Amino acid sequence: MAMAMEGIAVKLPMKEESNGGSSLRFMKSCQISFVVYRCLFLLFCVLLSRVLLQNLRRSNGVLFFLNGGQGEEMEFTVGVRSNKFVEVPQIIWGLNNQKIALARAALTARKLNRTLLMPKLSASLFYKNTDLLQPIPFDKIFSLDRFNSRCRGFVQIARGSKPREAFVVRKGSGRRWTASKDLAQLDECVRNPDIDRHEVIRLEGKHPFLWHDHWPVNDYASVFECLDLVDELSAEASGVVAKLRAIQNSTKYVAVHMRIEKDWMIHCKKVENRAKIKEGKNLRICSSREEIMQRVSKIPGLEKPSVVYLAVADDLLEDKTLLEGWSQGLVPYEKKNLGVVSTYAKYPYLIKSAIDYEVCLQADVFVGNSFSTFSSLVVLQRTVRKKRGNFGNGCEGTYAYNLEGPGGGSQRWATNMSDSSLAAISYGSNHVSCT
Ligand SMILES: Nc1nc2c(ncn2[C@@H]2O[C@H](COP(=O)(O)OP(=O)(O)OP(=O)(O)O)[C@@H](O)[C@H]2O)c(=O)[nH]1
Ligand SMILES: [Mg+2]
Repeated sequence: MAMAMEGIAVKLPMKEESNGGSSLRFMKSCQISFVVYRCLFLLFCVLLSRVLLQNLRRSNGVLFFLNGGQGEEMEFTVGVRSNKFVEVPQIIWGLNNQKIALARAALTARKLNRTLLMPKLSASLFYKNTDLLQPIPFDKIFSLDRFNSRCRGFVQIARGSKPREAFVVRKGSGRRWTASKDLAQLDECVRNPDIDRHEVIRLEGKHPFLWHDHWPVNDYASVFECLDLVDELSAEASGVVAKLRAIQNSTKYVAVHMRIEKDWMIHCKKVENRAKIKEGKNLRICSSREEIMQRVSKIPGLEKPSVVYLAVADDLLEDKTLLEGWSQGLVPYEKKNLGVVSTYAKYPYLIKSAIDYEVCLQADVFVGNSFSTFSSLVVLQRTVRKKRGNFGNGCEGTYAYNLEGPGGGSQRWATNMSDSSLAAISYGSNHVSCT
């Protein structure tokens, strides 16, 4: 608007001065060319910046780091098609395995230039007996509107209540089903007009957590930053955080994801033994309660006294002496002595875990296990937020207790955001660092 008005203002006096000298005419024409060039240059800049922003968003989600996560304030016209869909099987396993599966499904839909039909998550933790999985819609846990608004131009999820005609694509499994075969199958779906004309592509086979991983950590991080708990659950998490911050007016708290529950102790010993026998590797996955207490108390510079929240599944815990043996200056709290048992008791497993996740994410200091998917995703989101806020290199106040750090404390921990796959986060790693 401003540019057009400037053009008119120059044109009008042109008529008035038609009898003037040639030097005056020359000066006027220079003035016009200057304005025209300026307009063209401004137009070029606007177009260029739009293209750059869209490409950033489309390429790897780096935009979240650039615009401070306020993606909802920007309108993107380019994005996945909203009239073609991808349907995926019910998503299962632990909370963070489910989040990874959801991100993988959304990124697959993006690869096919389609919107993901809202998947069902699983509220309970049964692995084998699928009748007991208690399907729960995505939008009972995470806000669908906020997801789509934050992820606009990148990935999208649609409510898909009516049955639709679908082309079924069966994903392979086993050793012969390689990553390149998987990718070739996706490419074929995009290239083949007979497949692409279908309104829905229904992906069948093993659940999405086990699909091949074709995307860099940055893409996953962008999807995770679009996940925001629904208001009711976010208020529950804020309630727990407020209680922790109110203890003796400390305002700060340390969260320790004590992965010592029964299911974990069975799993971690199995993985440690297998790695030793098959590869001669000495993985350090299992940490006892005593080891965790030691490594937390010896973190250099940890403020004392400090309130320590123990994120743990009480009903899966065999050791009931959680609060005993903490070194002086560390004041431990779990759900019972914090007075939040009733908050958690209302909900199924998945939601309990989601509330604990939020409490760990917001903690001033977080200490977790580098082989736990729960801990690893907390650390990934803390890294993203610290980098976005320019708080150093992302590992301030974040540690792994299963790895010994300086002075017998815990190892400092930040996610390697330039990793080309999510393997270290999905399956855990001993190689955590802070670079
Ligand atoms: N399983 C379970 N977890 C709970 C409960 N209450 C809180 N949680 C928290 O959720 C964590 C486990 O979350 P999961 O969803 O099983 O973890 P995950 O995402 O599968 O990640 P892994 O640690 O690799 O198993 C626990 O360590 C607690 O911090 C509960 O009643 N049951
Ligand atoms: Mg698990």
